[in-house]
Amino acid sequence: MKFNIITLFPEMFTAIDYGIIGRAKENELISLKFWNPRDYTEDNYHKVDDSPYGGGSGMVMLVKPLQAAIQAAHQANSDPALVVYLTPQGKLLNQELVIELASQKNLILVAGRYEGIDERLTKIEPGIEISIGDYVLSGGELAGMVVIDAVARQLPGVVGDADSVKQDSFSSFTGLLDYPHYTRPEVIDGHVVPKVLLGGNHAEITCWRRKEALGRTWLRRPDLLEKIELTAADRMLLNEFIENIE
Ligand code: 4G0
Repeated sequence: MKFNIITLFPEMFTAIDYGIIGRAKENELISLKFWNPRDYTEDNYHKVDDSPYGGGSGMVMLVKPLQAAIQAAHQANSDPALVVYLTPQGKLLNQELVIELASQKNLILVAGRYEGIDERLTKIEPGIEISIGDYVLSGGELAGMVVIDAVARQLPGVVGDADSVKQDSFSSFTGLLDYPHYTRPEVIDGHVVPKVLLGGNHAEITCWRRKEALGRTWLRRPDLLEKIELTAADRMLLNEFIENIE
């Protein structure tokens, strides 16, 4: 999958040259290509922003350099590309949207700076607007990296263990938060590993993990529980969990 990134700061994306995503790049399962709007300016100052019409603080990104950068990215791709604007005004990113994006061959991620982008750009270069959460960042780059990481993990071969992708927290596979994990040693400062995990009874372990996933989701993210259908067995497990809370 190819990620085309429209940014004034391509160097920021070295932050994802590590771990699983770094390896996916090395193995050419994904590629990142950068298009800097400053390279598409036509004035002597290489101006990419200007003050807002109507007054007010801050700067707004000019349409023309962004438009030219997006068009150059489109022309470099033989397959059609989906344009994604990273903005706090966008649709909230969730695992379902991540999986949808992972079905694209080419994405053009537009990472704006300043107070945002001239509204007319999205009319001239249509696409979807995505937000990674209800907060403001100094630029769309960090949001773009979040999208790249989450989407790349869904591609075949990127995460070594395909099962772990399906088990992830928030996966639309389970719709639940993940169960708790433990590793050695068995006791840390008096805190023990739940006995069921040491017994080797895999049916019991599966059952316990399901109960913990249901219980944590009930405690921390009741909104997620309303989106999924619980089986009779799930309801029993959740009731047991609730009864055993100190
Ligand atoms: C466009 C995304 C881009 C408009 C980008 C800001 C947060 C997110 C930017 C704005 C971003 C997010 C109107 C402030 C760059 N901040 N939550 N900053 N405005 O996904």
